[in-house]
Amino acid sequence: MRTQVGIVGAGPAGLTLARLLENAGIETVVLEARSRDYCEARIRAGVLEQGTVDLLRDAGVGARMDVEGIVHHGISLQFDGERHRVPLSELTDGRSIVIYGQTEVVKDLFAARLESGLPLHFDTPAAEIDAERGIVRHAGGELECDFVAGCDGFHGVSRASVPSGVLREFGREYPYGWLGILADVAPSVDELVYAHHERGFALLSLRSPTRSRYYLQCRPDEDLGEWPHERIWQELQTRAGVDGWTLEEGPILEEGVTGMRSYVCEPMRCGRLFLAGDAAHIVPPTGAKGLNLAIHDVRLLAEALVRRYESGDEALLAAYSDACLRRVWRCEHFSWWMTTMLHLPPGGDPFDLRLQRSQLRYVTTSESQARALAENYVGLELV
Ligand code: RFL
Ligand code: PHB
Repeated sequence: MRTQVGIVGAGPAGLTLARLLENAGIETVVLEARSRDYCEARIRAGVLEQGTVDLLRDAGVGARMDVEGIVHHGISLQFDGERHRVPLSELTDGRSIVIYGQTEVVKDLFAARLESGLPLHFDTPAAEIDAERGIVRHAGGELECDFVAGCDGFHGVSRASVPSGVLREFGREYPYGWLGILADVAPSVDELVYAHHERGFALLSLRSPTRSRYYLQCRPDEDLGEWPHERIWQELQTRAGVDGWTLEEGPILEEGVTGMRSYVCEPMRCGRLFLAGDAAHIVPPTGAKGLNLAIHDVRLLAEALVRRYESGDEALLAAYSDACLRRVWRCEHFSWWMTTMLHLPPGGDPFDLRLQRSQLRYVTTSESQARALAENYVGLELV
């Protein structure tokens, strides 16, 4: 098999790239390790920056998002039992975020790809990539490409196929995890609430007018068996509780634990292989940046590939890694900052707790601090 751009991984990065290249008349083949059902059942991110929303809409895959996505103009930070609203739109010239699950984004992109009749091979894991020659090896044979987009997430083979010594890696693991639930109950809040609490962080989010998505800080290796549903609700009530407000409980449809890390590799390219999304960088979820960064990477990669096929000019491809990394590092910092400000440090160190509360108070009382948070959260083009 031969194609212009081989895309490894059908997550948001790979599928969006495939769509952007399709719209520009560039030939692609997408290889995905898992089944369609598996990918469509995976619950991940929920917050889309306006830039992400605009890109999906412009790419012709935003119709359902425009109907079902819920626009939010603020979030709240909670500490010492009080909620403080950060008016995102007021602080960023009207920018907002949209609540629309990553699962839905992926479903929309699958549907568009299949409707176009273009190659998308499920249950086809790439085994190895020859970055110099542009060859993707898989159980069914070889895919020869002008360029390969490594969009196979943090545990994929793309980054692992880069010869040692080429990439420089940076990272941090956090002693925290998130226990996340999806519940069949109307959200008890109109906007997201990030709650600092001496028993640990909690996040109140949502997926739709009838589906709530809630998270509790836990150990990265937390055993879900120790969390009967009653305990999960009790802990959410305690950590997210404020006077005069109650959290509506309901059937839990899905639950899971995820660890947290920060990671970046530089450069995001080796020969004909270009890394994008989680394959190149990971952020802890507290800043809601992972999906948005993945989309930003492939926007730049698509522009660079279009330029290359239109005029033979490889300048944008040469600049791809540096251009991505500027935004990646801004998001790495923001995500690290939100994470360390909101999570209970190991042992609940009282010094750290007081620093966190002081920082939260500052962020919610000083307009310049609140604006800095808002600009980062909505994904203003800062860098
Ligand atoms: P993905 O989504 O991991 O997709 C990679 C795809 O590659 C496939 N694959 C392979 N395919 C072929 N051959 C191989 N050898 C392969 N190995 C793997 C995989 O099956 C998969 O289909 O990466 P991508 O596209 O870069 O997208 C990144 C995002 O998924 C990720 O950053 C976000 O989910 C992170 N994230 C959030 N991001 C946000 O922007 N806002 C949020 O609110 C947000 N919340 C979250 C999150 C991630 C979370 N978890 C589960 C880590 C909340 C959570 C709990
Ligand atoms: C989510 O709804 O899954 C979500 C929202 C905000 C975050 C992380 C996850 O920071």
